[in-house]
Amino acid sequence: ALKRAERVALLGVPVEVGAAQRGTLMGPAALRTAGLVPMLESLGLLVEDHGDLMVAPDSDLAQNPPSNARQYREIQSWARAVSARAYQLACSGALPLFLGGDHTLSMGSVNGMARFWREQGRELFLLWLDAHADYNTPSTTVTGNMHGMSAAFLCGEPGLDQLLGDEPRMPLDPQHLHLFGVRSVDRQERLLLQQRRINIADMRQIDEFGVGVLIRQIIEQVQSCGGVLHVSFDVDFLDPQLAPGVGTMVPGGATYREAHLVMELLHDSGLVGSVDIVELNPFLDERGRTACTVVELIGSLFGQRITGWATPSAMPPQPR
Ligand code: B3U
Ligand code: MN
Ligand code: MN
Repeated sequence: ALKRAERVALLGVPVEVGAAQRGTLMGPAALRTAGLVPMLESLGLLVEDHGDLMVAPDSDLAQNPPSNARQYREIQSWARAVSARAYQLACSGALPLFLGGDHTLSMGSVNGMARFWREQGRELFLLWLDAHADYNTPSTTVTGNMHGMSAAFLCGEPGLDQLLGDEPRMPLDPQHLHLFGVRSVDRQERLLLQQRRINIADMRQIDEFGVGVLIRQIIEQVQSCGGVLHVSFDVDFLDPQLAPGVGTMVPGGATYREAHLVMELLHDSGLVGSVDIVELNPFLDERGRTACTVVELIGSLFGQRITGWATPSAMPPQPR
């Protein structure tokens, strides 16, 4: 039998209405066009592509949508369907790789994975690679865009309580969330982050300590609890010069080399159990550059190496 990390299950989730800018629905197609499947296969992985998820437009008409949550009904349909599929794919023994789609995708994917790991008796940790904190609620949001609420929702913040309907809701321990790469936070959102003592590695810390030290700290926490990690990769984590194909470009993001090192360390940890790739907007990309860069980064996350042999972690290699 193959180990979980050797069987990758791709699921496209073409949701776009969680963001202000349309176009992320083309994300799954762009990642496939950029060669995602052959790249994973070249690493010796068994890839099952489950195609793109489709949803019926409006579920749960009985319920009144909360105010300040744009496109609530459509997001509700996506979140319920994604959560159910995530749980199902995890049960199949594969490692699910969710291709977005905007960041509301994670409301479903992480919830479904949390349910699966709860049943396995393992704690789920969430690494949120993003320029934004996505820690708004309908009460704090300025824009009403639901992709800015995903992390808060997953930590059980109130305001979107009926979103998942009959899907069992599995709120995470807020201490198990690690925001990484943050450089844009709204005022009220900041207060909530402070009150909940959310773990944040912002760009200031990344500049000062480097991604190596900060990612290793997170890996050690997960390891010491016998936990498993879901990586939610918002493409705007990357610097816009490197990745222009996103709706919200925030200057000062992760460099090519920082991002690869993050992915390599995560791979070497052996703790990654599921992954989201979100907010890629092919309509705004330049000749597929962003999609190709993202595929390369997924390569590092799944074991691509420069030399082909392992780099001893946490110390420079000894002379051979
Ligand atoms: N925090 C803002 C902006 C934002 C969040 N995520 C993205 N933009 N991509 C909001 O709308 O909640
Ligand atoms: Mn995001
Ligand atoms: Mn973002």
